[in-house]
Amino acid sequence: MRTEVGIVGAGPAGLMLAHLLHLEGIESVILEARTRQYVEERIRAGVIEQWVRDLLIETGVGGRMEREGLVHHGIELRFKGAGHRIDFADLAGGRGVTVYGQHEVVKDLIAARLAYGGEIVFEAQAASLQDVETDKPFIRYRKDGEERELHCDVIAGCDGFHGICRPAVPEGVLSFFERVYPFGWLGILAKAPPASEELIYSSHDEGFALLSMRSPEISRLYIQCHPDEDLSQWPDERVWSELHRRLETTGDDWHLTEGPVLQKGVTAMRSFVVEPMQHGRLFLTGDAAHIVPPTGAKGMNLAIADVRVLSRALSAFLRQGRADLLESYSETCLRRIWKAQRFSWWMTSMLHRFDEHTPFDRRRQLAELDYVTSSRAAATSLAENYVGLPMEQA
Ligand code: FAS
Ligand code: PHB
Repeated sequence: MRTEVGIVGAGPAGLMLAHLLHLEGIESVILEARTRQYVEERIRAGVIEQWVRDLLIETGVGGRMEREGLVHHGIELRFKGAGHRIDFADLAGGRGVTVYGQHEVVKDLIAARLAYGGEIVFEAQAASLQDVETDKPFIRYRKDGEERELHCDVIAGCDGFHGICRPAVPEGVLSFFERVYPFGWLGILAKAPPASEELIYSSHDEGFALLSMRSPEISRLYIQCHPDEDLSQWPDERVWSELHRRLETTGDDWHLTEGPVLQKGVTAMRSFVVEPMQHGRLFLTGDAAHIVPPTGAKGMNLAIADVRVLSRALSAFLRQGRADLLESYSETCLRRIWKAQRFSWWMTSMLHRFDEHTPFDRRRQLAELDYVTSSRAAATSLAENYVGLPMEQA
């Protein structure tokens, strides 16, 4: 098989890249290891930055998100038993975020691609990348028990943190930057009306907790836990009890609403960046190149930012013969990535309990939260990062 751009992975990065390339008249094929049902049911991110919302709508794949997504113009930070709202509408020039599950974005992008006859080969496991240092690279993959090849001009590695594309870059070319956090998030999806209209991030002496949602009927809730937490030790009752303890305020009658738990899982937390994000005709995007702790709600948004840059660069290269944007792909993406890493690290460090923290450290954390919720300058910084820095600022 032959195409212009061979894409490994049908997550947000691969699917959005294929869509943006299609709008530029550039042909691509996506190879996805899993089934369509698996990728459409994989529960992950939940918050979409303003510019990503605008891009999905402008490019014709945001209709259902407009109808079903929940637009939010603020979040609440809770500490010392009290809540403090960060007002995006006031502090971020009217920009907000949209709460709409990543799996819903994936469904919309797959439906759009199949509707215009774009190719997604499901259950196609990419096995190796060949000749990426030439102008005729190709991907070896397995489908229906057969070894096959996808020949292309360019390969986009959109295969996530555990994919094969990043490891395909020869030893010694890449630099790795990583911080592994000493905790994870135990997350539940529950058939329970969210007890708050907006997200609540809570810093409690027992640990962090987050109240999010997927719809007026479905809550998405997280508590900080050990990174290798044994889920069998966390029956629903224990999860709800910890959520009540860490989220509930004192002095008012606000209470969490419980309901049947539909899904439960533990997500480890790390900050990770690889530099550069390209080698020869291979370009890494999204989680294949970087991971952020989910506290800043940046993961999926960063993946979309990478492919926005890459699609423009590929169009200039494949249609006008200009290589400059492609040569500066990594540098352009890394400016935004490192700012998102800083913000995600800052939110994580401010809100989570660290075993090695002394009483001094806990007081310092509470002072930081007090400053962020009482200083317009500090709250503005949080707000403009949370809703998403403008793409041109990179
Ligand atoms: P993805 O991992 O989404 O997609 C990669 C795709 O490549 C997958 O479909 C995979 O099957 C496929 N693939 C891998 N190897 C392949 C091969 N050899 N051949 C073919 N296909 C292959 N972010 C947030 O902002 N908030 C959150 O709450 C949040 N929660 C998360 C929970 C979990 C468990 C994980 C893992 C991540 C979470 N993230 C969250 C981050 C997540 O949203 C990512 O940022 C986002 O999925 C990145 O998208 P992609 O780069 O497309 O990678
Ligand atoms: C989610 O709804 O899954 C979510 C929201 C905000 C975060 C992380 C996850 O920071």
